[in-house]
Amino acid sequence: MQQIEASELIINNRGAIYHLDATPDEIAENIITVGDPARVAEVSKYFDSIDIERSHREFVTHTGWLGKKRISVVSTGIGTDNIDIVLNELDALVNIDFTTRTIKNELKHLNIIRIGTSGSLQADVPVDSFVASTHGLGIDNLMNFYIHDNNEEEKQLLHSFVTQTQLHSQFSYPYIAGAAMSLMKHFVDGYYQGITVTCPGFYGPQGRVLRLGITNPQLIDRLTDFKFGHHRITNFEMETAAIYGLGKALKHNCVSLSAIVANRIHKNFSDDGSVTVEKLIVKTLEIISEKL
Ligand code: R1P
Ligand code: URA
Repeated sequence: MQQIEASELIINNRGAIYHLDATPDEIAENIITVGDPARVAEVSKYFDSIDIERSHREFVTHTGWLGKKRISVVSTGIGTDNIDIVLNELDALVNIDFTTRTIKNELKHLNIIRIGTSGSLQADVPVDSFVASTHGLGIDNLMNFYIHDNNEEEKQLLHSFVTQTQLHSQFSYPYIAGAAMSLMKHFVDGYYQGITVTCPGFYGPQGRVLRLGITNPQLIDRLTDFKFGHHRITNFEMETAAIYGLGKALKHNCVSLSAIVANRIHKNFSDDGSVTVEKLIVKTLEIISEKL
C-alpha cells in the first residue's frame, strides 16, 4: 500500500497532526465543530468529564464524556479554508495509520455536527431561531478542488440555482452537498430546515456594504427568491457547504445547525446571540446523548 509522504501528512514529534495538534487517540467519533475557539468550553462545560484539551492556532479541541458518549468539540475558526484543514485532519486521525502512513482497510464514519451562527435570508426565519441545513450550497470555491459526486436531486438543484440566479457569472461555479439523513432526522422539532449558502466572506460576499461598493447588489434578493420544488434558501454563513462537501466525499455523517443571529430581510440582529447559541448547544447535546 502506498505510503503518504511527510510533506502531505504532517505529524509532529508528539505524534499529533499538524494543525489540530491532536493524536488519533485524542479524538472521539462524535464530533461537534464550532467556529469560535471560545465556544469549545461553552460546549465541554456540559461534559461529565474532559480527558483531552489541545489548543493550536484557532483549533481548540476538548474530548470528554457525556454519559456513555465520547465526544470531541473542535473549533474551526472562520471560513471554508479552515474547514479544509479540520475535515481532512479529522479524517486522517481516524482513517490513516500514522505508523505505516497508509490508509486503513476499515474506514470509520464520524458523526460531525456543526453548531454555528448564521444570517437568515427569509422574513419568516427570525433572529434567535434555529436552522438545520438540508444542503450546503457553496459559493466559496473549495469543493472545486476535489473530485466529488452529486446525486440526481443535488444536480438538478444546483442547475436550477445557476439558471435562476446567474450568480456564477460573477464568481466561482457553486457546488452543493446534502446533510446526512441519519443525523438530519433528529433535528426536526424546533428547527427551520432549508438550504444554507456558504460564502467566502462576511461583508461583500454576504451583500453587506460598509465603505466598499459590491459587484452584486442583488445577491440577497436572488438567494431569498430561489426556489426548487419545496426547497428554499433559509440562511447563509461561512462553513456548512465545505463540511457537507468534504464530509460526504470522505463518507462521514454531517449536519450543520445554525443559531440565527441576523435577519437580512428585516435588517435586525439578535440582542444576545450567545443565549441562543447556548440553547442550541444544550438541545444538540441532548440529541447526541439520547439518539446517537
Ligand atoms: C462569522 O461571524 C462567523 O459566524 C458564523 C459564520 O459561519 C462565520 O464563521 O459561524 P460561527 O459562529 O460558527 O463562527
Ligand atoms: N454569520 C454569518 O456568516 N453571517 C451572518 O449574517 C451572521 C453570522
